[in-house]
Formats: sequence, structure tokens, C-alpha cells
Amino acid sequence: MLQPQPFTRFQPAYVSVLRQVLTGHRYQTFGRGKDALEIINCGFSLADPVDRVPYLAARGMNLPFNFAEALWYLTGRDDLDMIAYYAPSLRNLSPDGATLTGTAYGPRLFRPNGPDGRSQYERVLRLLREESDSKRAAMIIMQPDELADPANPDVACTLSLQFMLREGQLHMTAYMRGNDALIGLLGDTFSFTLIQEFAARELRVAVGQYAHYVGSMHINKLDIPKVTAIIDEVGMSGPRTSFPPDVMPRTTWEELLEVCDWEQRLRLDQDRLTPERLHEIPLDPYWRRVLALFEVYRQIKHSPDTPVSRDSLAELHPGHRWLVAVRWPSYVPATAEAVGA
Ligand code: 5HM
Repeated sequence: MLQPQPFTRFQPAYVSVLRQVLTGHRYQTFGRGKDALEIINCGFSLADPVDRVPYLAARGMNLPFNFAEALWYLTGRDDLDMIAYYAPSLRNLSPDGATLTGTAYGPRLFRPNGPDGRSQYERVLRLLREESDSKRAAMIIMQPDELADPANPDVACTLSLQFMLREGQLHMTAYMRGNDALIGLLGDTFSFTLIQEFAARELRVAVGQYAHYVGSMHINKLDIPKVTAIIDEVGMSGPRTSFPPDVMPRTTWEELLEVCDWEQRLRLDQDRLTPERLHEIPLDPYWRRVLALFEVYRQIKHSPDTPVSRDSLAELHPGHRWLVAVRWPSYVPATAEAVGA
């Protein structure tokens, strides 16, 4: 077969990669503090990249982080302040305690970086508008000089993201040198396909296929119990639950900045979003549901002794509510009990 393994949705692809690396690994690698099981040259495709959220209780996905990371990329940021609020462990990768380098794909993709004053993203979208069949719409992420210091703690794992516009569909291909099958694969697929969806809406075309190619796909040995639990969860009786995906509307950059403005106010605990105030925000309900997720996360982070308000939980997409319940059951006791978390 000359094509990557095809899937419709991300969840079965994710479980299949985890199972294959765990039970069919070809190599064991040692070094950089993370001994791992590995397969090399791994590829899959998703026919519906919008269906990107796995509903796996044993995984306990931190969905506020995934949305925040995608926004962090889209707005060209590299600051720890924003992203470490959602994932404190990222502080360990920072060379200066303030920013990230290789992990921060945003500046490389979305900040102007050449004599034309455009970002790579702006360039490839302009290309696709002018020459729709182009094979050049690739955005380069890993840079050659990242290997100059052999001790660099944070070298980008993604080599490039490519768009192809064919027959009214925007396809995306991600090329990665290495991917952590448990953590990185989930976060990277989430944010790359969200960028694909955002771009497709901007071009007013349909979301096409997403393909993911990885040189080294691996599971860190410390994660083996969790990976085993995920495989057991699906293996015994099939997936416990699923939800229809939330579909992004066409979104302007101004609207995206409005989302980020609220994200910051909630992150800094400078404001709170009651359902009444949420409904007054002039954004599509899709983005209001994302803000509701950030509000729930604000309550978890800033009022850890109080359960999350039922009103706030009611504003979430049902699938997102399920994920909150399995990730933070003690903060949402009634919902957690209802979903059996
Ligand atoms: O030694 P190395 O630079 O490869 O360690 C970084 C590891 O982080 C990668 O091998 C991969 O397992 C993981 N990673 C990922 O899966 C890192 C990034 C950041 O670029 C990512 N996905 N996006």
C-alpha cells in the first residue's frame, strides 16, 4: 500500500498508533531522560479532521490546553505565561524561563518573517488563492540552526505543514521528525487540524483530508501503564461514548483576537463569564463554547476549593463537558457521577 493508513476520525487512528507502538514496536531507544518504544515511518490519514477529539476516559485529555495551544499558535505567541497556565510542565523546556523556542510553532507560522512583511501562513494562503493547484503551499517549522547546540532542550518536532487545495477541499499534510504517541500526537493533531479548519473557512472551501507522517513514533516507557489502560478501555467493549464534533464557523482575525482577549482575562482571573455575560459576547456560539471551557478551567485553577458552577458546565459542548468530568471529577462531582467518571 502506497498510502498512509486511512481513518475517518482521529480516535481510532490514535488508539491504533498506540496499540501498534506498544505491541509491535521495532526498536527501544534510550536517551534524553526518556527511554522509549519506537516504530519508524508511521503514517495515517483522517477523512474528517474536524472529528479530532478522542473520548477516552483513561487518557484524561486536557481540552482547555488543546484549544489554548491552537490559539497560541494562531496568534504567533511564544510566551510561557499563556501556555504554562494550561500545561505547567512546559516550563521545563524553556531556555530563559519566559519563552519557548522549538515548541512555539506560532512565531514561525504566523508572524511576519521576510522582506514581504508576510507570515508563512499568509504567503501560502495567497498562493492558494492565486494558483489553487499549487504544490508549494508548505510552511517550514524546524530550522537547521536548531541543532547547532547539541544540548538544545527544545528542538521543533514538526518539519513542515503543507496545504493542498484540490477540487474545493483544503487538505493538510504534517511531516514530523518525531512524535510522542501518547501526548504529542494528540496535541499536534488537534492544533494542526484546527489550523486546517480555520484556513479552509478563510478560503471558503471544504475541509479535506489530514495526513500525518512521522519518522520516529514512540511511547515513553513511563507512559506504558496509561497506554495500556487506554487500549484496554477500547478493547473490552469498544469506545465508551462519542459526541458529534463541534464545527468551526468562518472566523475573522478580529474575532480570534476577541477570543484571545477573553482567554487572557480569564487566565489572569481578572474577569469571569457568567452565562448571561457569555451570551452577550458578539461571537459565534462555537467560540462562546470555547470561552465557556476557559471559564470552567479558570474556576478549577483559581477557586480549587469550590466545585465548578453548574451554570458554567451547562454552557459547554456535551463532549467537552464529558472530558472535563473525566479529567477533573472532584471539581464537577454531579456531572462526574452522571457520566460514571
Ligand atoms: O529528543 P527530542 O528533541 O526528539 O525530544 C522531544 C520529543 O518531544 C519528541 O521526540 C516528541 O516525542 C515530543 N514532541 C511531540 O511529540 C515535541 C513537540 C514539540 O515540537 C511536539 N510533539 N510538537
